[in-house]
Amino acid sequence: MSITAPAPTLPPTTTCDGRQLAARAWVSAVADLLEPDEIVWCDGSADERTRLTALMVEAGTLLPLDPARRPGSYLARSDPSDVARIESRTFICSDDEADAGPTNLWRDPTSMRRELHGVVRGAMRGRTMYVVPFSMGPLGGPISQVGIEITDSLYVVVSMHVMTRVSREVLRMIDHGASYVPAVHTLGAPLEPGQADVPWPCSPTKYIAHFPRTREIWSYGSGYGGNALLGKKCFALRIASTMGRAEGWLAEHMLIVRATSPQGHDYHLAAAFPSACGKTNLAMLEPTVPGWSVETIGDDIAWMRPGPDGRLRAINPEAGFFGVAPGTGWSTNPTAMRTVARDTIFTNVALTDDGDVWWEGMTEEPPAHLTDWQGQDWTPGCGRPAAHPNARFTVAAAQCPTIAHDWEDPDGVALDAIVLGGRRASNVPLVAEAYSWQHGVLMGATVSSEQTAAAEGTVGELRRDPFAMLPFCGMNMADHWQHWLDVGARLDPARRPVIFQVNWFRKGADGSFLWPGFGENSRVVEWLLRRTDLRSRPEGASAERPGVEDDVRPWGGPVPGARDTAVGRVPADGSLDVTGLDLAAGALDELFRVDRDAWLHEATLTEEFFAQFGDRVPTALRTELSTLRARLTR
Ligand code: SAT
Ligand code: MN
Repeated sequence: MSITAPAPTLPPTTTCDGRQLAARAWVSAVADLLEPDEIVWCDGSADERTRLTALMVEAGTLLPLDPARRPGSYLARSDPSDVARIESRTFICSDDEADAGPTNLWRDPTSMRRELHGVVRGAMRGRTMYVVPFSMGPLGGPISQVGIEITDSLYVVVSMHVMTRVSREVLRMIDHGASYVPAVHTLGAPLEPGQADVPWPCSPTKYIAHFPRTREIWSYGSGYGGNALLGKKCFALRIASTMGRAEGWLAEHMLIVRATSPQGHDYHLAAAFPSACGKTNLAMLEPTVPGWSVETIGDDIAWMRPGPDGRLRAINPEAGFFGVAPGTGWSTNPTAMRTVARDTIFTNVALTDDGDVWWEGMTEEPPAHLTDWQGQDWTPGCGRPAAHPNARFTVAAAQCPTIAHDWEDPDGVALDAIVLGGRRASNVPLVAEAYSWQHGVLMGATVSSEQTAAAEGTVGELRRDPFAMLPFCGMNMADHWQHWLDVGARLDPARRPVIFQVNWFRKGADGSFLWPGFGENSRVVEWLLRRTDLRSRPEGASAERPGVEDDVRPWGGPVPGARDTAVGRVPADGSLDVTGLDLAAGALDELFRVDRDAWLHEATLTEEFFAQFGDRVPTALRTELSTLRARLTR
C-alpha cells in the first residue's frame, strides 16, 4: 500500500477550529514558503518612510526631483512591461464558480492554492520581506477594516504609507481579536547570491488572486498600482465587496464629495464613473454656480453602511490618491496640480531637464526637451508620448487643498445623493432622477459607455460597466445588484439617498458635445442636490412657480422642478440654471430628449446583457425593466 502525500498548498489562514491565525503565525508560515533573507515589520512612521525612500534612491528605483521645484518628490520608472492592472491575470477564487459570475475570471480555490504554492515558493530569496499592517479607513472606526500586506517591494511599502494608514496599532488590534485581510505580494524576482538587482524587478508571469472565503489576496509578478498596492482595488473593492455583502454594507468604486449651498447647507454625494469620465475632476470640482463650494472626501472608493439613523453613511477607506497624471493640467484640474506640488511619487511620467515632471495635458505647450518615461530623449513631435498614458501620481489626500476638514471622521458622512455616470454619446440624458431606489439600481446595473460616436437615434457598441465595478466586483455582478436592493431596503425610505444618472458626454447631430462639462457640471450637481430636499418636504407643500416644485424650502433654497420622462425625472423647463452658458441652439432640449425607439432598443440590449446572469438577476430589476418598457410605450 502506498501513501500519497497531499499536494503542497498555500499556508492556511485559520486554525483547525476556524479562528484566524495570529498575525505572527501567519507571517512566519508565509516566510517559510517565500524564503526571504530577512523580515522587517513596518510601523508606518516618517522615519521608516525616509529610510526606505533612501534605499530606493540608492537602488535607482526612485529618482529625486529638484527639491526647489518639487520638494520631497520622486520619479519611478517601471519596467515597460509592468504599467497597468492586468485583468487577464486577475482571478476570483470563490468556492462556487457561479459566485464569481460571468464577468470575472474564476479559478477553483483548491487548485489555485496548489498552483500558487509552486509559483511563489522561494520567490523572495535574496530579498527582504516587509510586513505592512494597515487600516483601510480611520484606525478602529466603525466602517474601517484592517489588513496585513506582506511584500518584497520597497515601492509598495512606501506607496502603502501614502495610500493607507500603516500602523503597529493594527497588530495590537489583531492580537485583540480584530479580523484582518491577509494579503501577500511578491515581485516574483528572487535574487541569486551575487546577482545584481534592477530598478524595477518583476516577473513576466503574473497572478492577482482573490479568495473571498478566507479574504486572502495573493499577488505575484507585478509591482504596479492595483496589482501590488493590495489595499486598493484588491482589498477595498474586490474582497470588501464580498465582506460587505455578508455584513450588510457596500464597497463601491465611488468618489465622495461635500457640496455646500449658498444657504450654508451641506450635502454629500457619492458618484461612480467608468474610467475616462472625469471622476477625479468631479472629486475636486470647482463650482461655477455662485455661492456653492465643494470639498473632497474621496476620489476613488467609498465604503457605505446603513447608520443607526437609517441613513447611508460613507467613508473613503483610502488615505491617498493614486491618480492618472496625463490629462491633469492647470486648466482642467488646478486642485490636483496643487495637490501634487510636493511630497509626491510620480510613476512613468516624463522628466524635465531642470529636474521636474511633465506629462501630456499638464501644459498646452510641451517643453522643448524631456526624458520620457522609459528614460529616452524626447522632443515634441517625435511621435511617442512623453509620459505613459497610465502614468500616476501617489500623494496623501491630506495635501489636497479642497480636502474636507473632517474627511477622516470615522463615522463618515450621511449621503444625500448617489450619482451614476457613464459616457454616452446618445440616449442618456444629462441628468435623470430615479423614480425609486429599485429604479436607481437598474440605472447602476446598466451603466455603459459607447466606444464610437453614435449617429442620431442609434446606439453604438456599448461597453457595460455596472456601477463602474466591472473589474472590481469580487462576486457575481448580479448578486451585487441584489445586495444594493437589500441595503436600500434597510434604509429609511424618507432619508436614504436619492439615485441619479448623469451623462456629461451626449453629442448633437453634428457630433459635438452638447454640454460644456468640467466646472459647469456643478449646475447639474446643484439641481440634483436640491432635488434631494424633497425628501424632507413638509406635508402638503405644493408647487407654486414654474420649475419650482416646492416653495417651502427646508434649507432656504428652492427645490427645482422636474418633468417625468420614461427614463426618469429630468429638470423642468427653467429649473436647471444655465444662465451665462453659451449652449448651442436646441442643446438643452436635445440633452433631455428621450427617443422612444432608441430606448426600446436600449431595453432590448439590457435584456441581452442580463441574459448572461440568468436567474441571478434580481426579480426587482426585471420588473423595473418591464416598467421602463411600459412607460416608453404608454
Ligand atoms: O492601478 S489601479 O488599479 O490602482 C488604478 C486603476 O487602474 O484604476
Ligand atoms: Mn478607480
